[in-house]
Amino acid sequence: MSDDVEFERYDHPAGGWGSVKSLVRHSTRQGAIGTAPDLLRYHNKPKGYMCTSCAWAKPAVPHNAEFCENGAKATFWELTSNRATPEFFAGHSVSELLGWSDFELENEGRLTHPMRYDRETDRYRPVSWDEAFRDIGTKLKAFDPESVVFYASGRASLETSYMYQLFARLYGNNNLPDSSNMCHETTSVALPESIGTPVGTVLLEDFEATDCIFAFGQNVGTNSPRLLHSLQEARERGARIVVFNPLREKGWEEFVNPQRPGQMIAQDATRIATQYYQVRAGGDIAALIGVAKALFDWDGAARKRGERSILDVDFIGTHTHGFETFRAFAEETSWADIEQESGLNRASLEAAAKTYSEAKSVIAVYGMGLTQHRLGVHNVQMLVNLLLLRGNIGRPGAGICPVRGHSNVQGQRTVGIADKTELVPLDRLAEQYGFSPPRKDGRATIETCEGVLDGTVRAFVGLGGNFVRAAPEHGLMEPAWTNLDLSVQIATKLNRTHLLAAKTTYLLPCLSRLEIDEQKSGPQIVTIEDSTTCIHASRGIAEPASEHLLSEPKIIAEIAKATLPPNPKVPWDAWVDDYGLVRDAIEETYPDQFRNFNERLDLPGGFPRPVPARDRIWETDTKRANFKVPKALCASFDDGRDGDVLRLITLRSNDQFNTTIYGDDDRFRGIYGSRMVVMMNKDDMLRFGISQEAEIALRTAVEDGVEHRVAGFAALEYDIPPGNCAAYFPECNPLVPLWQFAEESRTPAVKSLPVRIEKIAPVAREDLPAA
Ligand SMILES: Nc1nc2c(c(=O)[nH]1)N[C@H]1C(S)=C(S)[C@@H](COP(=O)(O)OP(=O)(O)OC[C@H]3O[C@@H](n4cnc5c(=O)[nH]c(N)nc54)[C@H](O)[C@@H]3O)O[C@H]1N2
Ligand SMILES: Nc1nc2c(c(=O)[nH]1)N[C@H]1C(S)=C(S)[C@@H](COP(=O)(O)OP(=O)(O)OC[C@H]3O[C@@H](n4cnc5c(=O)[nH]c(N)nc54)[C@H](O)[C@@H]3O)O[C@H]1N2
Ligand SMILES: [Mo]
Repeated sequence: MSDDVEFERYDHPAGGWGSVKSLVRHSTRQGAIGTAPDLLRYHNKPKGYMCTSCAWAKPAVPHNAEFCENGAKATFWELTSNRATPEFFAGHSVSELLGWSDFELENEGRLTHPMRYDRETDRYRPVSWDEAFRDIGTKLKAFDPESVVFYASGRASLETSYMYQLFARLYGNNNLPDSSNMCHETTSVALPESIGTPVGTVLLEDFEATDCIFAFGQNVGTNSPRLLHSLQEARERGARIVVFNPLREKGWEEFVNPQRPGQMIAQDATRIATQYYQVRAGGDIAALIGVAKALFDWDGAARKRGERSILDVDFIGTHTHGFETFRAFAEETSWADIEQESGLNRASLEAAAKTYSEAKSVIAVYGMGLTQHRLGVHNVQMLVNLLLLRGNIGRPGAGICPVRGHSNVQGQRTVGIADKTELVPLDRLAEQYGFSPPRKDGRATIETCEGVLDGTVRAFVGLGGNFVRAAPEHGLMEPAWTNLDLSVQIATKLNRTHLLAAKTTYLLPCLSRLEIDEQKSGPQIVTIEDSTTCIHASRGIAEPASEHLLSEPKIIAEIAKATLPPNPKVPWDAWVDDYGLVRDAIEETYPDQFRNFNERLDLPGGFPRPVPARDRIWETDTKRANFKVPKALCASFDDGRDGDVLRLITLRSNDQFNTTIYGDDDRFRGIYGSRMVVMMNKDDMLRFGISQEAEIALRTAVEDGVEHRVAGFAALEYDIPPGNCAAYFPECNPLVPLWQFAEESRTPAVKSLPVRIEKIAPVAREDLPAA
């Protein structure tokens, strides 16, 4: 391992020729050249398909090529000519495949046939769809509904998701965990308390009107690259961009737009961040309190001089609640504590506050760097507090902008994939379908893991995803998984979760939404919701990877029919024949959100769902926007008292989509050839006596009776604040204790895991970094 890694400074901007080269490499490797580049013309375009990578907004007037390097990679990956056929499975036992890497498994290509695990031969063998559905239905009927869970990764369409949640509820539970539980659940808890809506308030057009963007804990160049277009345009108008991130992420530093030939030839990158603060992992509450404290100081001074307040006093008076309590908290917090917890000095935070106070309209962008912490909910609420101080919510050019993950993760929640019953219009579903929906809250991701570990979960149905690999407590989860009675995996590609065989295990291959989905009424359209609540139609345009694939709606309908007693009010077959009828049903359940759904499918830029906070209507307990006071300054489980403990950030490389690994490079971070690296601060390396590329292991600094350790990593000197280190997800998931989640949202706290470093290979003194 350590021999393979190469580290070199990446001195180029995000985008640019590097992206183009990377693309060509990926399309040829996947054998997709010929088809894919041609198809990319339809990428994120009206009458085309919606990208399967990130959830970023799609503009009404698309760019010539409305795709990014990573969206194109995702497309090539899906349209690969590689196939994981029955012959492939005949040639490899499941035990053997368990030794393969995430990359190697998915690289076998698209699944082609429904398969069932055969214990005797330790192999997956083909099974007919009829037999699979019959057996799954018979088995599901026999379980206590409480013991079955229905997981959804965030890719499936609104139509599929609606059918899926209805199936779970007709079956008898609200056990609908989803990837959101590991992701922006924190947002879904924080924002309703603060501003009365679970989603962001910003539309793409707000980026055209803003003069300042504050960005926290999000890696734009890799995870939502098309947002760079808006950032570039904002910068060219003179907008200021203030970034808080422990790592200096390339995308926030500079960007060359591959769509601008002039810029490509001259390589004159647009500088993105105008101010960059390398906050400690888990230090954002402190940083934001510092910014607010500076504003309060200046405001007090201005008022004393008889000048206008720098805060939006009218907005605060008319629209908010809890302002005085928040101000008192910020004023009482000492600069010493703020500096200590944030790792930033007062002058830096004042400089950020200055920029904030001078801006007319501020957008706050954030990602996993805020949500995946013990006090993630407080992180998000502090960011909202900052916006409220100058009325930066509910007007053009301003607002809160969580950058969502999977391409339809937000939409799945909109149409009922939720374990919390308060989020679902159960009475309406009851009336529409003539049944009594279960009223007890179901299992989310953490409770699903608990249930797998304690044996109360007996069966798992997965609509996409790689649950065991993505979830916490990997070391215990893998063996426990094999005690399940039933595992049904609806998927496009083979992954590790599929190889953890339950007593009965099915692998059901489905169409990707890039593919033509031909049903009785003709080729079908599906819909998705982007990060800015806009709904888009998506039309498959590629030939299916195999003639044996079924669509996700069809698979769900057939499992439902095989499991549930017939109900004339639930027309499964008619829905499969024509997805437009599913959209009618969605509209009936959610009339305010999906008015004239079928008529509005092709609105350029999608149609936005109504978000009351956009109009300054606050659906909170106080009917106002609430200033919240944080529980503590430190968002991490690590209290910072033990100097040997580092805060480990687990994150994504530029060559992956979650557990889908496209390759071993992380170009923007200058890391090549291996994912088994730990990015470390030079002083920490020196302090621990660890040389560049020395072999190390990581152990979580908790005593809970579980072994949380991963080995085989190389140490890499990196520009990261002391006391912090970073490594890739999912390789680090054995380190995540199940109980280390965000307090209110139960999102695994994977952005500041307290870890200790173990030296494995002997260290040559002369290889230590220079002091
Ligand atoms: N190409 C590609 N696109 C993707 C994905 C992918 O894997 N690949 N995944 C999709 C999904 S599901 C999601 S959720 C999103 C994830 O997109 P991001 O939200 O960007 O998630 P991460 O890659 O985990 O990176 C988190 C960022 O937060 C920073 N950070 C870590 N801890 C802290 C902290 O305490 N404070 C601050 N201020 N910053 C911190 C890290 O340095 C890193 O830049 O992307 C989506 N898009
Ligand atoms: N340590 C750590 N853990 C994390 C995170 C982290 O930052 N650090 N991030 C968390 C986050 S934000 C998320 S969202 C989760 C992600 O968790 P998941 O959503 O469960 O994982 P993915 O890797 O996105 O799932 C990939 C698999 O989905 C299947 N798939 C792909 N496309 C389709 C499709 O169209 N239909 C169907 N049916 N299947 C499809 C393929 O078989 C593929 O192997 O991981 C979380 N885990
Ligand atoms: Mo995510």
